[in-house]
Amino acid sequence: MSDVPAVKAALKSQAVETPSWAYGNSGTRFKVFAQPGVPRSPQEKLDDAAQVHAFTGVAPTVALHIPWDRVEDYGALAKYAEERGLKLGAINSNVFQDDDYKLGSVTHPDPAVRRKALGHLLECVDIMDATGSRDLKLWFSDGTNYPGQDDIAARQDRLAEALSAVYERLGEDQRMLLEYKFFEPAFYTTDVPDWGTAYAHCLKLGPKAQVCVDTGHHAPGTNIEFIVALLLREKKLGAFDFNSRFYADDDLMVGAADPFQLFRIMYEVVRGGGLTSGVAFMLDQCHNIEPKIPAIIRSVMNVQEATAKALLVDRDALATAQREGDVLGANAVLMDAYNTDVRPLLAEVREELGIAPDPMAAYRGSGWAARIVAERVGGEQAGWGA
Ligand code: PSV
Ligand code: MN
Repeated sequence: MSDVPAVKAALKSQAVETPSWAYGNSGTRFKVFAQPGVPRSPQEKLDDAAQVHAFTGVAPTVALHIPWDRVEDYGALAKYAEERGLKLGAINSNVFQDDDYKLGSVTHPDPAVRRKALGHLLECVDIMDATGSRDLKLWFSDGTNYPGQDDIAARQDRLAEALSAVYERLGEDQRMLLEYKFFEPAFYTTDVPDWGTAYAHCLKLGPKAQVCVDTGHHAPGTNIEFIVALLLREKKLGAFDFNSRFYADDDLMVGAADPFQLFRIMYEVVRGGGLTSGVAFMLDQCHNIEPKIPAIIRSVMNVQEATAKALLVDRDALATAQREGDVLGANAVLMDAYNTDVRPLLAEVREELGIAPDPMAAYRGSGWAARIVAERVGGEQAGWGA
């Protein structure tokens, strides 16, 4: 697409969902460095998310993680979000931080533990009913550490049973997103290690079950854009958890480690109709050493820049070069788009949306960072509890 008004319209309608946990304290297993001004409640996380939306114009929803964002009244939390121009997004389940889950959650050998885990997943659907969220995101840390520890195939049966119970509970307009990750915390087998396993379960379940691609959850060298192209073709790409990695599941800012990979992924999204087919563009990141709100603003901008470049690919020229077997010509078409400086275009898009052209500078000048440091004194800062 090189029709500039159409490119701009597509950029204005793309929404990036920010994760509540990225606003809280986080770290590695070695140390969590607390930062001043960090939210102490889900409401304060929403206050920060509203700043990200105000300065980017394209981050109108916030994903919750349960129990990290547990509140008494989820309807009231949704109203709190709405009053700040936001909506609550995906509900992320958490069946990985309870002692009972040492040997697994929905795939645990003990049926009592499996029942407890399923109860949590169903509770998450109740929360979706109250918040009006469309998506339930499922990530399981389940797996084994040693050969022989458990029956690999039986664990798949238990997984299928739980997924199907959750699927049956979903409302008409609700979806479940099954996320995969090749290792960690399990080191020998993981029960949902790759897109193929997630796809196989989602295919059996039906159209409301789709795959979530967390960009940090692949072995080094994996061609993620191929997975994206294939899942889109099969109508099974439900969402992204965007982040970037140098080594393993680093959860760094999306587009920071490898902006070219992000462009290649976004090109396949554009090519496969994923910008308009309901794919959720979520961030799943942790800002351990950098200030959180500007890091999230920067991440949203990185997604926008990759999307803009993908939209600028001259699809006709590419198709011609591909048809003619012009290997270098086809590659040049992609590289021309990738090497375009799209920052002036995005500045125009923002001005047309009525916001400042440079979100980072506008946030810096807003005084919000100093205000939260001064006001958020006392209480317990939010953190991901690891
Ligand atoms: C697991 O590594 C994961 O990517 C899942 O999406 C979790 O919900 C999230 O990280 C927690 O940060
Ligand atoms: Mn994730």
